[in-house]
Amino acid sequence: MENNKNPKEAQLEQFRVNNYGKKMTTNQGLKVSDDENSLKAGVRGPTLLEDFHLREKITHFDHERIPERVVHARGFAAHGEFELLKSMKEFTRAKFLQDVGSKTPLFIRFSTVVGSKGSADTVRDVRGFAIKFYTEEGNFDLVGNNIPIFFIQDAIKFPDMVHAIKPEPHNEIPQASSAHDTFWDFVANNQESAHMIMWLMSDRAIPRSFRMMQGFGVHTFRFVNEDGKAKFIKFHIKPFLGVHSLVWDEAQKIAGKDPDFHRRDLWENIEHGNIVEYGIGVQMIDEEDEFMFDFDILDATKIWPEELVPVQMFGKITLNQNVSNVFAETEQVAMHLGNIVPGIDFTNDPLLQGRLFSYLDTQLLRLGGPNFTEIPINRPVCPFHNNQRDGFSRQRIDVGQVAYHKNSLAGNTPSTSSWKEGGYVHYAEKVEGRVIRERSDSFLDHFSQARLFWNSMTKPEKEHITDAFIFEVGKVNSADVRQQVVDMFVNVDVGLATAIADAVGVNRPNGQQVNVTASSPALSQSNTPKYPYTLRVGVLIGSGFNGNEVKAVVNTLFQNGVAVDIVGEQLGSLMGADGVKVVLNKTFLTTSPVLYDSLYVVGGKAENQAKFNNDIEEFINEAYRHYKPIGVASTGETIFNNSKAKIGPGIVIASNSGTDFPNDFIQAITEQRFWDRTIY
Ligand code: HDD
Repeated sequence: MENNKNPKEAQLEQFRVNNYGKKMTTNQGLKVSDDENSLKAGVRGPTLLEDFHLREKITHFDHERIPERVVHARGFAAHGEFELLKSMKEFTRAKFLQDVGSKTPLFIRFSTVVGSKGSADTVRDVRGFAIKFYTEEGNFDLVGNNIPIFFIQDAIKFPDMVHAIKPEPHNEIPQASSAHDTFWDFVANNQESAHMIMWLMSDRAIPRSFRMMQGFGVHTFRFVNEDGKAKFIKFHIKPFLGVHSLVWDEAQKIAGKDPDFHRRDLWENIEHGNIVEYGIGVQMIDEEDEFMFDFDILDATKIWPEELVPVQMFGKITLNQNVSNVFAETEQVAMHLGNIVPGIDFTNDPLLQGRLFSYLDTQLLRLGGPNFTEIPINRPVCPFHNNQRDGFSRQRIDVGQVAYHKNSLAGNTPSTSSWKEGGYVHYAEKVEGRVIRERSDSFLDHFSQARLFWNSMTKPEKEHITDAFIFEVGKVNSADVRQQVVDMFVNVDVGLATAIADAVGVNRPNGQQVNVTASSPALSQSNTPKYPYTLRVGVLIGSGFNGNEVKAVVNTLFQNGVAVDIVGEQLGSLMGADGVKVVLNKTFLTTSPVLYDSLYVVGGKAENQAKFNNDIEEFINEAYRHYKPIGVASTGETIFNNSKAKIGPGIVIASNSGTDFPNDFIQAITEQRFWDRTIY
């Protein structure tokens, strides 16, 4: 292993092949003399079966595709590492959680759930947040989401839920969207989904960036320490940049303008060496306290409010390397929450238990047999030995005569390990009960936490949720289903259900909301950290600008880690009034206001002044309606005044701010959205 490479990186390096500058060969290593023409009898004659090169090339091509994931098909991944900042030795014997400063390589795959592989990044959906930790004791996979709960309580309902949310089977419409009849019919008839729907309708489901999402293990797991003492735990991942979202109109437009918006954002930030960081921690509940709460801790539709059970942060996740080949790594990675290490264990959460079956099963199909653990991205960094043999595409060559246990011919090796020797021993939980197909009564309260979530939202967050419901339910053709949804969500909030009813043309609900007045401030995004770092500003510019003014602003943006696009009529360079030159990297045609967190309106001169002014006005109008900060240079004021934007929150005008402008503008960029703005 080279010194500067982590063990996983060193392992992957052995499999990387660079074809640049090499001679072309067949897969058998035979040098190819002509790759343009198939072998024929005469230049215009029939192609010959003898042409092994043609057959090999086309056969390989014919077999290039594998089934996409049945859910989470659209994903994007990166390499990184985990660093332990606080030892968890007291609670778990997991080796990678013992020594402060120890580092563990990891691979993370973000995804949407519903859309197929080629769908857009910014759709309204849950985001998958799956991490493979390559620990010295084997792979530990944390296969979570960016929402802390789930649609259903029991895995047996997963196929139903997915069939309902996927495109409808008779016409395969709509793509990557929950806004259709079958999904809302499922919701209204499976009311355990209520809490999850509140999250799905919230801004959490339209993240600004993978770098600005929380991650959750969702289920209740266990930590088990060296002495075999266990605690219930939930994993939490918190982004260094805070949790930020798009607005719905913007998200839909980005889906057209740049369907790769999230992957591009992650890719570019890693390529530029920007910090992509998250903290990781756990909530812990003592075994004795299992029944202390007014929710069941085994129910995956419930959170443990952070105010009741604080998150104890123990480490840092840094993403620092893009994949070399998306198919080899991102597509072939096989995440499975059954990949576990000593010191971490499962619970009787019935959703979790069903998942333990599903992942391996689906991977056998998707990756073509049981040897996918040998694919480089899936290999553990520690050695692995057992008596499993053969199967399609077996890579390793297990030598020797013996492939069974117990044996004497190989000294009874490979041998098992006790708990003390690092063997995985399942937690010896005492269980008793009758064989039964039934839901526990403690799982039946579907609305209290849905209302807790609602209570925890700020006014703009509530408005966004209401609008999202109105959008989604408004797309449901069946008036009966629309009515059922309204009648269901009155349990969460009468005002919400009434607003939906009015907007989607059904009767106002009769029922009452559940009597929950508590809120959990940790659930609102308004309390999240805010930084200008890596946000993107579009500088809208023509010639004749004030060079010193623009230079000072752009320098301040750079100093604060803000990314800048210089946007104008055409690519090339432009000259300011004082001879300062700028190079444009985007035009009004090749980019869009929805792709920026903020605009800096410089204005200036252009060949077609009317069109130029109009293009900028359109950018301003759109950014303004999306509540974004806008900075206006001295040369941009006329255009700004002609736009529909109004001076007010988040509008920073150079002639008002004077020399403070760069810093005032940075402050506005940091704030990101100005919800108290009046929209025309
Ligand atoms: Fe799942 C993929 C997360 C419930 C069955 N799931 C998958 C991925 C994530 C999750 C992030 C993509 C992994 C990757 O990037 O490769 N799934 C969750 C969470 C759940 C959940 C957080 C609830 C807490 N899933 C769930 C249930 C079942 C499945 C209840 C089945 C009973 N999930 C699958 C699957 C997938 C999958 C069919 C599709 C592709 C794959 O596994 O490898 O097995």
